[in-house]
Amino acid sequence: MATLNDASGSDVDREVQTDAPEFIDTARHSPSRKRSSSTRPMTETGERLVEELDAQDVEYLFGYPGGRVIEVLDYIPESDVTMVRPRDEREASIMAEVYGRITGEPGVLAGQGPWIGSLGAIGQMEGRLASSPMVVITEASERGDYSTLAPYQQARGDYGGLDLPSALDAYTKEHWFPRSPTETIRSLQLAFKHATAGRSGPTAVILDGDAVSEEMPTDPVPPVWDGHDQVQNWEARPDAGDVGTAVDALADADRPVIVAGNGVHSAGAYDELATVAEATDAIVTTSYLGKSTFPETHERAAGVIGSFGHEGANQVVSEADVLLVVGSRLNPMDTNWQAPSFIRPDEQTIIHADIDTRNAGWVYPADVALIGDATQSLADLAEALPDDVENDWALDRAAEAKASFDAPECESDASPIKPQRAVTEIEAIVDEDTIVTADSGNNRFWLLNYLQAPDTGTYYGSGGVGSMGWATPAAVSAAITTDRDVIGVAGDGGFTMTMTSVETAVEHGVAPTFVVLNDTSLGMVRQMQDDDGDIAGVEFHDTDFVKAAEAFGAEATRAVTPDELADALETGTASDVPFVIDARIDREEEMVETLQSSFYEQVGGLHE
Ligand SMILES: Cc1ncc(C[n+]2csc(CCOP(=O)(O)OP(=O)(O)O)c2C)c(N)n1
Ligand SMILES: [Mg+2]
Repeated sequence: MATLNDASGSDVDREVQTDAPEFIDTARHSPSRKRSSSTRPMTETGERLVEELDAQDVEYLFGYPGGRVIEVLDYIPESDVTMVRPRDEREASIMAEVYGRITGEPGVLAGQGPWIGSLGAIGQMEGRLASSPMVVITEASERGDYSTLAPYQQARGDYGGLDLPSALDAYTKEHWFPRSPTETIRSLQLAFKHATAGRSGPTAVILDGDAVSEEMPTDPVPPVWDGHDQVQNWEARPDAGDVGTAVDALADADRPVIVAGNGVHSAGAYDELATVAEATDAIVTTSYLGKSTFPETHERAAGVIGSFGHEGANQVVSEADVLLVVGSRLNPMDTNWQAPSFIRPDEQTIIHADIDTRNAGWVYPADVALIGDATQSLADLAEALPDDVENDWALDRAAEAKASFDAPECESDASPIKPQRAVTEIEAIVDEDTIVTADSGNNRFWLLNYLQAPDTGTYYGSGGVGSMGWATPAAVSAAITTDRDVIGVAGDGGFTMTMTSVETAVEHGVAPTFVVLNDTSLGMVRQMQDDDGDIAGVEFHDTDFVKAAEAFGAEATRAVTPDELADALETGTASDVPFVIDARIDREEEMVETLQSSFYEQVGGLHE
């Protein structure tokens, strides 16, 4: 076996030591070398692992070669799995996270330990906090009997090395560090199971030593079960008594309001949400991550709650007598930092539906909790609700609240383009078939406020941990893995971080449109200054995104007027290669002053 365990004797390793490029010493495991060896037992666990990916119907593997993961990639070409290899592990991790978020099936991320634990952390963090199922296949770059001597790149956690298990502990729901081939395959199956068990999130398997290089035993005890049998989950369903209590409150409500969160996306409970909204004659608001769990053009929709959400939605929630919160933790950004006049548990009845009993009633004491999958909880409510529930409040009030989706600047013809107007132009080309991905910074708040999501599953944002640089690889992932039209919107700061993923779109023959809302600065931080120059590091050199995009094989243009932007969007969405629009926006338009919720003042101003 060609590990460093027998480095002194084997021809294979002697060849490696002379040939392997210094910067990827892991090339000792390269397929050609392995195949040149007369026996290749070390490949068998890798082969079995890829068979398991096929058995789990994995469509895509997002990753980057390195270390023991090469032993897995060796078998990918013969499998049904398509490899997506962007330009670094951060992009791969975001692409896997977005696949998980959109499909509800684990997005698979694979790569060498030190980089998956660092560059690849961003997608895992977002997945953990935005409940996106992911399976991470990584490795510890172990070096056999040299492992306790602090070898280069090692990440087993021994003295002198990096501690990858501790890093993964911070990002994942669960992770495994198997010690035998049997454990490796069982761990992979369990990683798939636990990624979607209860609240979804990332899980990881760390490949190591003999556990990936030795042959799989044919009849292990304890056994490795059939992948389909092992990877099953059952949906939790709320208690019937609690459903009854919730139904009584909703049936008697004068001003019922639903707050739909990311749990509705996660469960795909869109139809059930709409059914309950009708059956309770309620207004539907969403959290930020819950945007597009309900069409924002719907007569019952009032928009997004929270500090930079819609004033209309916030007011509606404060006016409710009964609140049904579904799949939202109600974090401080959602709750206007608990402004006293916003959600009031002493005066309002709160029904909190969540898959995780720890989340229900966490932030505000609830009157009743429905613990279960959002689909089940909403379906049980719909079934138990009487037919004649109505009030004379919801439809008129929702129509009024929708005014917050608009502002006079949305019509402005000024150049550079008002960010509100830029969003109006983007909205004009977004339909039910489009997926919009939103980055971090001012750009996402402009988009949140003025883009009315026309249908469910049309808007996804970086909002779990909220990393910049998310929207572009997110758009590429959505374009590769769905047949929808995709628009990625980012600030110039966030776009630059991961613009190399535009090239991945070119490589895969997909054509998302990327809009850079360009204010040549870290706008959100720059606008925190009292005077120019107060905060270091907020201004950017004027990057030529057109040239950069063209270098990757995309098409691109700059837009400095609303008309140019409209034309560019039309050209971009019609193009059969990726299209980057460098939209020059008015950097003086103050996001916080324009969009801040009025409830925010009660809690002493800016918290972020
Ligand atoms: C990776 C990362 N680094 C830093 C931050 C902190 N941060 C949040 S918004 C922002 C400014 C974003 O600038 P840009 O992408 O140009 O968007 P704009 O605010 O100008 O629309 C920064 C630095 C972050 N969220 N993510
Ligand atoms: Mg900017």
